[in-house]
Amino acid sequence: MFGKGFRLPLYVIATLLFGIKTYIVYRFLFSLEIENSMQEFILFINPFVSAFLVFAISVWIKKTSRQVKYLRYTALIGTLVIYANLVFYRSFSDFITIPQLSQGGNAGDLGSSILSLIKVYDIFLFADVIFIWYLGKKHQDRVSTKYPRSGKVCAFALSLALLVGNFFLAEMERPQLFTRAFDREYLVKYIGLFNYHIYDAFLHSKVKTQHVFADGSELPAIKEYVNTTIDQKGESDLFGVAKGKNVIFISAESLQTFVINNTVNGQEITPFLNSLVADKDTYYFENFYHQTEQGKTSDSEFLVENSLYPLPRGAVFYTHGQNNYHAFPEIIKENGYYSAVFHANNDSFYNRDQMYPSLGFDYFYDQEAYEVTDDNKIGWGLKDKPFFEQSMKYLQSLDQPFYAKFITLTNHFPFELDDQDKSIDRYDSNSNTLNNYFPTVRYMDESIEQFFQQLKEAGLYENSIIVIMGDHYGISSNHNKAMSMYLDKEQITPYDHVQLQRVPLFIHIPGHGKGEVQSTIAGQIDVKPTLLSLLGIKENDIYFGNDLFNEDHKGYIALRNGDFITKDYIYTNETCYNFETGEIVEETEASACTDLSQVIEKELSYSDDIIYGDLFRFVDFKQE
Ligand code: GP9
Ligand code: MN
Repeated sequence: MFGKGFRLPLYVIATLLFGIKTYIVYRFLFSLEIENSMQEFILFINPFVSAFLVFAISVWIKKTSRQVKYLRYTALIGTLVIYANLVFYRSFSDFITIPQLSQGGNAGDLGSSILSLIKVYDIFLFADVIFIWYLGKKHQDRVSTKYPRSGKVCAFALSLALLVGNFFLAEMERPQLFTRAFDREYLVKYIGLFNYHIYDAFLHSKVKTQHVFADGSELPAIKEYVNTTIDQKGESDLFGVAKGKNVIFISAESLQTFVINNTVNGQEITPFLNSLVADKDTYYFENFYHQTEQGKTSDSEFLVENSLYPLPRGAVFYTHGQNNYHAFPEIIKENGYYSAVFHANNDSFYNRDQMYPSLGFDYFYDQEAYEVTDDNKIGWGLKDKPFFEQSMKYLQSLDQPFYAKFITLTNHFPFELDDQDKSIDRYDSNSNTLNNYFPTVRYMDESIEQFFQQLKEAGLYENSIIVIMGDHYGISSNHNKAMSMYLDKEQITPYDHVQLQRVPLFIHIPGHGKGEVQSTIAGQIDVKPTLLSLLGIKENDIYFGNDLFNEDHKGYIALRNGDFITKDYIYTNETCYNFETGEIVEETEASACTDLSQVIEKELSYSDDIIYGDLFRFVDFKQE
């Protein structure tokens, strides 16, 4: 193969091999949406551009043995970066960000989840590295040489020209690519994984400096916005209906709305939750959306406690755990409430041990509070049934009124469940994730039913309101094929994708008798103002949600990526869809969407400003 005349430099070989490999990963292992041939072209060239940029640096290294060493190690590191992203992507359909890296500790706790994300054929990702390694060792004299000055300058000029060309095409195809930092998929698609990581590092340092330079001068504009756009006039009819009652909040892991009142293999998936939908003591919100990003469960907690948006990158619990907040537990404490969280996981997971005190929680019953044995755990830890069971003694010991938040765990990816705990059969499709999802959802449903019973037996039920909310999606878009089969649709369109971001919200008020199904467009951002109103608490606050029972309503829900939902439209992928039919709306009508999308960008960035600048340190909510 390598005859005498063979003189292809190793950095060129490495570029070609690494480029092809990266392209294959982009094209077949990440599910990046490709809409036209230009995007296809950019996706094809960017792996080679990035690879050339890095490998061509080797020509400046004088000693050939060092050149080879440089190429070997950069190829290895590059491959590890791709691989880490791939494993991450399989779980989150997203790319790693720097704040996410500092959450690395969480990865260890994933245990079996991680194993199910690694595939045997992944080994092929390292084939080029091994080949480069081999060539460098056996044929060093043929693949490396001392380059003349003109050759070096040429390689450098070429790599820059390629990079500029790539950026130019990217910006042409996707204007404002660099300002919409949460569009990680776009960044990777257009400038490649490596340039994306460099850009992410730049963003990270920008965020760090923002805190230092914030002085509160941003606040008047934010307050003005909240007063005019968010604030509601008057009180809802339900104001104070739960005054002085305990609030029991159940964060239902990965529970999505599509399972409610639905069946699998002819069997009901969530009989207990379905009975609540029909219950006169329950308000059930059928158009309620999760608004989380990379921080998943912790993002949903953040939304609920603060009515602020989580961040576009990383988990705000991690990145801004020491900030000043004006959260729900802190506010209700002034009205005599004691607050506790129940969750059978390590207290440091998601930095909860630091974040909960910042939010004003009084106590966290973490893993240590529970008896976890080989028999009562699965996947991430203690199963939901023993979790609720074992929590009862603590709950009964709390001073009343209390706010108790329960975070379930069993219905978590990869949705493992012991046979004896399965009441319904798996689904049958090409996605094990979706197949396994249904029995674990049912298990969670049963555990909540059992918990209601225990609350009644303990005499806590009558004097409490019980809120049940899905924290975020459980089935990512990686499983769209199976999902479309289950939902009996030809395909999952971008519109369907947004509708799949619905998670259930139940507000159960024992003895109330006026509950009904609500179709208001609602989201996790609304939970705090709604609960405060039910408890009859009025407070000066800065927030972005609404009391869902108040007729005066801002009328839209923003997802964290800038997509939004109103009663008329769903806006996603820069396209406006009819809310009811899912059809793309005419261009003339679509301007309503584009106008609102600007308001939403502003709202999200105001919320981000508050967090990045830790702006609540400049606000005295008592004096306002
Ligand atoms: C971890 C649990 C699950 O304690 O809340 O987190 P998730 O992976 O769903 O964000
Ligand atoms: Mn979760």
